[in-house]
Amino acid sequence: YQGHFSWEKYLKETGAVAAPPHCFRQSTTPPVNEFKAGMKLEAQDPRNTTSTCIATVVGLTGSRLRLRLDGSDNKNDFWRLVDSSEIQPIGNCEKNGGMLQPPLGFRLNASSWPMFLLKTLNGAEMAPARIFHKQEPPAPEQNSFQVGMKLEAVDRKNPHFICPATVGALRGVEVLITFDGWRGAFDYYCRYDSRDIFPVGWCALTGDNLQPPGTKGADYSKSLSTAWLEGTIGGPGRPISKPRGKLPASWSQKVQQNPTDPIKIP
Ligand code: MLY
Repeated sequence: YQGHFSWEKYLKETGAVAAPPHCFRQSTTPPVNEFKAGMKLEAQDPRNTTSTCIATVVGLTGSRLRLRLDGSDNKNDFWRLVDSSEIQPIGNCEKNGGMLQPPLGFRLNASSWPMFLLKTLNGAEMAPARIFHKQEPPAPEQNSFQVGMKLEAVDRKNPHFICPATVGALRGVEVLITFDGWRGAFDYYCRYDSRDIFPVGWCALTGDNLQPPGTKGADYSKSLSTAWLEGTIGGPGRPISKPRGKLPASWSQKVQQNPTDPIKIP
C-alpha cells in the first residue's frame, strides 16, 4: 500500500523553508548507483572504524548501498552512499600497506580469519573500481544551517529510513536533527557536513522512499491536517504502518516500507 508525501504542500502548510543545497555535503546530482546485490567491496567497520573489512552489497536504495560485513551477522547491516570514502574496491587496503580485518563480532574463532578471508574472496563478484566515485563531495566551508530549516535525514535508529526533518538547534559545527511528527527519541546531533542529511527533494531524485512525517507533536498537530499527504483516505494514522495516497506531482515520493528491511521496534 503506497502513499505520497508532498514537500511542496508541506512547506506551504508549515510555512517553513528548505535548507539550501549549499548547506550540505552532497553532490547536486545524486551519484549514480551501478552496484548490484552480491558484489563485494572493502568497507570501514562502522563499529570499529580503524579496521577495513570485506562487505557484501545486500541491498540498494537510491544512491545508497545496504552493506553486510562478511563474517558478521545479519543484525548489523549499515548503509553507505555510493560516493562515500568509507567504501573502496577490493585490493585498496593491501595496496596501501594495510591488512583486511575480521569484523567486530566475527562469528568464528579469530584464528580462522585468514582461511575465512580466502574462502569469502574465492570466486566472489568484486565490485569493479570504475563504479566507485573518485571522491566525496567537498564539505561546505561552514555551517550555514539555520534553526527551523527543513531537510531529509537518515533516521539513525532505523537507518533504512530517510525522513522529513527540521533543524532543531545549532551547536558550533553541529546541527540538531529532529524528525517531523516524531517525539525527541530519534533526534541526533551531527556535523553540518554529515553524509546522513540531504536537501529537500533528494529522495525524489534518487528514487528513495521518503517517509511521511509522523503525527505527533509537530506544528500541524492541532489541526491534524494532512493536506501534505496526497490522496489520504480516512484520518491520520501511523505513517510507518499505514502509508497511503495516490500518484504524485514531481515533488512527491513513493512511501513504501521495504518488506525486506527488518524493522526495529524501539
Ligand atoms: N519502531 C518505530 C519506527 C519509527 C521510525 C521513526 N522515524 C521515522 C523517525 C515505530 O514504528 O514506532
